[in-house]
Amino acid sequence: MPHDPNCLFCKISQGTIPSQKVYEDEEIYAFNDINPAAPIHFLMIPKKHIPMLESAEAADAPLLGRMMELASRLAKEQGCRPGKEGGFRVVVNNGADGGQEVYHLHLHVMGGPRPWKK
Ligand code: DGP
Repeated sequence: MPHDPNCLFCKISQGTIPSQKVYEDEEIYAFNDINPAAPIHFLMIPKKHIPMLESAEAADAPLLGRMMELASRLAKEQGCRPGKEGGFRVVVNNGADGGQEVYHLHLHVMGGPRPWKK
């Protein structure tokens, strides 16, 4: 599993920096955002160090697909209400113009009753 020893989110998924874990398997780690923009706000990362969405390769497509499918399941487990009346938001920031601050690919999963900050 390729990690970057200088990457904050690699350190989080490896457990060398603590986090509030939401989920973990051999490829994916999910944890609560330190600065939540919604009542429910967690981040999902591949354990593999992929810096940005645009650095993902065709071979990463199954992993990215699995993250999207899992996002729905975890959102509900974390308390997002199902269906049209409830729901959640999934966001990927890519690069400076996309608002990306941490250069390890992550999905923001946000939900809970509105209003939220974002
Ligand atoms: P982005 O702007 O998409 O790169 O979002 C980075 C997010 O990461 C931001 O919402 C705050 C969160 N974050 C930054 N540092 C830490 C940390 O040390 N722990 C946790 N849990 N979240 C962090």
